Amino acid sequence: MKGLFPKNFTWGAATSAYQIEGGAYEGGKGDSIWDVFCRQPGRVFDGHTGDVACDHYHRFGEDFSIMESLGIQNYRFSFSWPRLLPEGTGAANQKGVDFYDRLIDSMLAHGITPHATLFHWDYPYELFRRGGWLNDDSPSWFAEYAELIAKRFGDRVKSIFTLNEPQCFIGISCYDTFHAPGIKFPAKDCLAMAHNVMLAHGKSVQAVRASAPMASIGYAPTGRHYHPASEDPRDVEAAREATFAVNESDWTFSVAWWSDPVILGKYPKEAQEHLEPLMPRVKPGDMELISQPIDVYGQNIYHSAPVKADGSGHKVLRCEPGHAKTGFSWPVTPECLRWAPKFLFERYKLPIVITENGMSATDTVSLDGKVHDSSRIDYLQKHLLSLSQAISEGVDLRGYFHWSLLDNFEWNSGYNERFGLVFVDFQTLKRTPKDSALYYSNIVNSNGSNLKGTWGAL
Ligand code: IFM
Repeated sequence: MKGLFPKNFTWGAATSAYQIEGGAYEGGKGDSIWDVFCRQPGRVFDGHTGDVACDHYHRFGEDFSIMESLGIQNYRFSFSWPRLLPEGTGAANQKGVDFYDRLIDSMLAHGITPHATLFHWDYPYELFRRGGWLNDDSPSWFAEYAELIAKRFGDRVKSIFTLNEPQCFIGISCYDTFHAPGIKFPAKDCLAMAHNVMLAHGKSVQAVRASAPMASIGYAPTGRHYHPASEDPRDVEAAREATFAVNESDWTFSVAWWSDPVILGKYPKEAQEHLEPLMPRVKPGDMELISQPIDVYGQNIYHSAPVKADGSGHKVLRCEPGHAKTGFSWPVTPECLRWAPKFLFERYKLPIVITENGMSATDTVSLDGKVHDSSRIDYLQKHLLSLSQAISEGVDLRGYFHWSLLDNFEWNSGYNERFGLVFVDFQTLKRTPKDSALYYSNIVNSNGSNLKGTWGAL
C-alpha cells in the first residue's frame, strides 16, 4: 500500500531563540526589543521574561539527546540577531558565533539536521533605536546579518527560512501592541514597515544564495486560514476567497498581503483597492527584489475558521458552541491542514512545508512522573491525518515541524502556555518528554504509517 506521506517527508520540531535560549546577558549578547519589552511592567503575563527561558543556552546537548532518543531528526531553530551582532550591524560577536558553532555541531553529532530561521522576532534594540523596520536601511541591515549567517554556518546549515510570521512582528507589535516593541504606529507607517520587511526578505535571499549556494531557502509566514463549511464546491470557493482576502482592517494578518509580493511579485489587487491611500512607496526594482525565487514556502498553521458561500461572496462562521479548543482557547480544527495547504499550493505553486503547527494545553506532571497530554495526541493525530489528505489530493507537501519541541516562553503570555512535546519545569528546568512526544516519535519513525491506529494501542 502506498504510504500516507512521501518517502522523504521531513518530520521535525521547532523552537525560536528568545523563547528557549535564556542566557540573555551572557556571551556579549546585545538587547533585543523583547528583552526591553519584558522589563516594562504590565507587558508580559506576571512579569515573566526570557532571561533564563529553558536555559537551552547551557542545556542544548540534553535537548538534542532527547530529540535523538525520540528519533526526531529535523530541528527548526532560530538565530538570535543581537547575540551575533549586538549592535545589529558591524562587528560580529565572536562568543555568539562560537555558541552557534557549538549548537550546530552538537545537533549534527546527534544526527539532527538543522533548519534555521534567520529572524524570529528578537530584533536588535540598537536598530530599533535607529527606526527599526521603518528605516529604509533596514533591508540592508538584515541582508548583512543574513550574509554573516550564510558565511559562518552555511557549510553545515543547508535549510534556511528568512522570516517567521511577519504578520506578528509587524501586525501585533506595531499596529496592535501586544508584542514588542508594543508601540502603536499609524497604519501608513505599518505598511511602509511591511514593505521594508519584504525587501529585507528578498535581500537576504540574495545574500544567502551568494554565500551558501547549496542552501534551500524558504519563507515562514502565517495568516488567517479558512476551510469550507461543507464539500459543496460553492463553499470551497468561498473558503478560497476568504483565505486570500485583504481588507483595511485586517491586512496585517492577511496571507495574500505578505505572500503575493514575495512569490508573485505584486501586491494583491484587493490591497490596492482597499488600502490605496496607505499603500507603501514602491521604488523601481522593489518588486523584483522582493520576489527572489525561493525553494519552499513555509506556513505556520494552527487553526482555521469555517466559511460558507453567501450570495456572490463568503460568510465566515463561528465554530458551534462547545467546539473543542486548546489551552489558549484556539479552536481545534484539523481541517486547517487539509485546506490551507491546498489553497496555498494552488495559488503559489511552490512546495510547502508546515513550519509550525501545535497547541497549548494545561499539562502537568502526574504522580507517576509522566505527562499524560492526551489532548495533544488527539490534535496531532487528527491534524496529521488531515495533512495526509492534502497530500493525497495532490499538494506538494515536503515537511512538518511541530510547535514546539519544548514548553517555552510564549511571548506576552510568558510561561503560562505550554506548547511543548517536552515538559519543562521552569523552577528546576527538568525536562520530561510528554506522552505526545512518544506518540510523535512513533509517527515520525514509521513515516506516518501508524496514524490511522488508535493511539492507545501504539
Ligand atoms: O510561540 C509562537 C511562535 O513563536 C510563533 N508562532 C505561533 C507560536 C504559538 O503562539
